[in-house]
Amino acid sequence: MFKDKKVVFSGVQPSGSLTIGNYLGAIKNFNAFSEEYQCLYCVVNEHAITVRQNPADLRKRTYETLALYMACGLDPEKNTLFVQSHVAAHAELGWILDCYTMFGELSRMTQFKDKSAKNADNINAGLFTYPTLMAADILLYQTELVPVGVDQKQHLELARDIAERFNGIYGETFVVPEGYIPPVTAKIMSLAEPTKKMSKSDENENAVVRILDPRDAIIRKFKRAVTDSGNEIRRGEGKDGIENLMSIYSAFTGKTLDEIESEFDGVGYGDFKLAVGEACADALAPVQAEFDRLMKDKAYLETVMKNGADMANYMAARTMSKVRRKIGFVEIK
Ligand code: AQP
Repeated sequence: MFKDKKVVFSGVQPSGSLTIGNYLGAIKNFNAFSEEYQCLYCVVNEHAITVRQNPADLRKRTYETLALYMACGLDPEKNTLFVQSHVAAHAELGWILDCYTMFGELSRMTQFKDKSAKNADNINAGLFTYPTLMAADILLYQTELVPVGVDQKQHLELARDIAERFNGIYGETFVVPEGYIPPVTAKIMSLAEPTKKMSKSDENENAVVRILDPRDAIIRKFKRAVTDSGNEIRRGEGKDGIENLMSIYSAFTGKTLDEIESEFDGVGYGDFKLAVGEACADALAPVQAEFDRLMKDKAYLETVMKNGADMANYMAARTMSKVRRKIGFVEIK
């Protein structure tokens, strides 16, 4: 069914209840590729354990993340939806690529520095080598395009460097992937600190709007969003909070930032925040309804996981065989 199509790969960690940052920066854009590309979308649970997880929660969120992919419109007949730990080749290639990645390169990764600061009591080796596992996720499927939020750009560039290095030593082995970063919603900011990225693991619930938040919570969080002391709905210096709300409103309504500035000319912050909250809640309502329906059918979710794992394992095996041969590992039949 997928013959000769170029490959798209992306993943989301089941490390918390997903935010509108994950939705607008990543998942919502995945749909656009389903017809033209062979798409693989993964629940990256191996990445999630770089930060300590409660096992029962991790298990539950793995189902939820898969269900959210589908609730956001990804049809498992047209996309390979799967769970990272069901394809052992991710960890195997991750280890191999560790041996082609420099300590200095990993030390420069800003996510490692941020997450080490946040998890000072658990700066484990996996947190450090996270980007090589991510490179393995991508390179395993000979991926051409990786739709991600801008926070993943540095990791993606490292994946390209690793692929080029490996190809340079052993000859053409991996496709060197390109990123697809959405124009307006590449970085949705925290509602409490609009110079900081909105993150699903943020401890301040008012900073984060989750895809599954009830309508009244969504509207309340937007009402409380930190803005500036001015009164104009426009972009500009010191207007990070308002710009963030404008990007969110733009993404949920399809209006451009110029149109939004005209629409809210002379309107106060309170009314604007209400409009953003309502637009967000309206857009998420059908996603939430479909999510609830899917979560009632665990057996179906497990069938999707199994079919996705079969396809991903099949594709991964081809790359792994090539990699093992090139580096001098003996393969037995
Ligand atoms: N705030 C954001 N704006 C735009 N895109 C975002 N993404 C994450 N946050 C934003 C994109 O969502 C995809 C999945 O992210 P992830 O789960 O792999 O990990 P992350 O980037 O570390 O996301 P979080 O929400 O910040 O998770 P935690 O708190 O667990 O670290 C990626 O494409 C990412 O760019």
